[in-house]
Amino acid sequence: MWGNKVSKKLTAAILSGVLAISVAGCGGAKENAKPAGDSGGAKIGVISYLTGGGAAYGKAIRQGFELAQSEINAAGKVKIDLLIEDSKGEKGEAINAMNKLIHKDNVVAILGPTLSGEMFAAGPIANQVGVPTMGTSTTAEGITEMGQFIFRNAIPEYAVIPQVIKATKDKLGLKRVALMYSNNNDQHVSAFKTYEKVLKENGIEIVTIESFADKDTDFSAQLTKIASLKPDAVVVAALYQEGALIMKKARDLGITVPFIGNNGFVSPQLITSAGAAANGLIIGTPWYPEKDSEIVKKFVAAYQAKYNELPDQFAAQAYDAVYLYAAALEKTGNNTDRKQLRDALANIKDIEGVTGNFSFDANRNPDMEINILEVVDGKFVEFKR
Ligand code: 1QQ
Repeated sequence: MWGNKVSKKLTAAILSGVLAISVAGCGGAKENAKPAGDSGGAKIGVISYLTGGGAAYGKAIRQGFELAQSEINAAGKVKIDLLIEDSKGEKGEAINAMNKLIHKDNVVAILGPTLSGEMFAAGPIANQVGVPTMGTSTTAEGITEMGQFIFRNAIPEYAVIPQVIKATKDKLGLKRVALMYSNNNDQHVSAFKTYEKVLKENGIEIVTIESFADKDTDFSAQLTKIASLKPDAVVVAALYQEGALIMKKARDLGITVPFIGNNGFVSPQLITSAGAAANGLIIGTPWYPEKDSEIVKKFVAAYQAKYNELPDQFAAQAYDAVYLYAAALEKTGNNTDRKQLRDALANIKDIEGVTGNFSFDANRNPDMEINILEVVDGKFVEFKR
């Protein structure tokens, strides 16, 4: 009896083993013929900052892309395959990735790269060949001016910064601020210029301008000077790696006033790295997870279920961007001709995304609203002081 059971179990195990091997065999052969995740759909290349100091941006972006892709492919009206390359936050890597995706993989469109500097380096390649390319996080001035094939759904900082400065001036009565920026990062040089102009327009005095470089870790000289000048706020253009170190050091030196951060600060990684020092940070963003909207609630729930964490702005913009391509593909009737896709994309108006109601303006920049948020008790909440 007992022996019989064993042999039955054994036979079943062998059989299921055989089945498993043959299924794996089929899958394997298929996998060899096509890239992983290939659904036979439109091939869209992704260039993202996936490893290195700023990898939290790229991780969120990739997760946003992949969630949207799986939903779109499951719905079945259009099919999208993502071919993902890591740019490591480096211009040279972004150029290599762009060349590979276009010339070797023959993608129909591109999502990314992550940083404005990477886009300035790699975007002209795509534009010249005529491959629609959409930045989902690139906020410097001049991105879409690279050409007719370059788009972005990230709100440029020249649109965000005036609103943030106006709101902080009104609510905090700002009169004198210190300004800091990374001078070897295209995006932060651009944001710095916008800050300078907008602060002047608002009659706010800039008591000092302090610069640093990406990957710097010691900000004591700049912040000691700023502490002695007692500004009403510190305005900074930086990625979260440097931004978090700056905020920590500032609080250590007794600078308790609010910080106003640009797009690099809109990452939960800033709060994770800076801890309590991040409280009092004010930013502008189209993304607000607590928004009373069905589409936002659905996205937050699906993202949490898939990745076991809350989506941030970078994930939300990435998610919306894939849906914009899907909408363009629907318009072309799944025709992946790059020029047709570009034209369909350029004509997108009033699409409801998780970052709000979306339209491209005449220059392929987003036309949408922002929220102003502040870090309170370690969380981005509505700026309400
Ligand atoms: C840019 C940015 C960065 C903060 C993206 C991560 O806004 O480079 O344009």
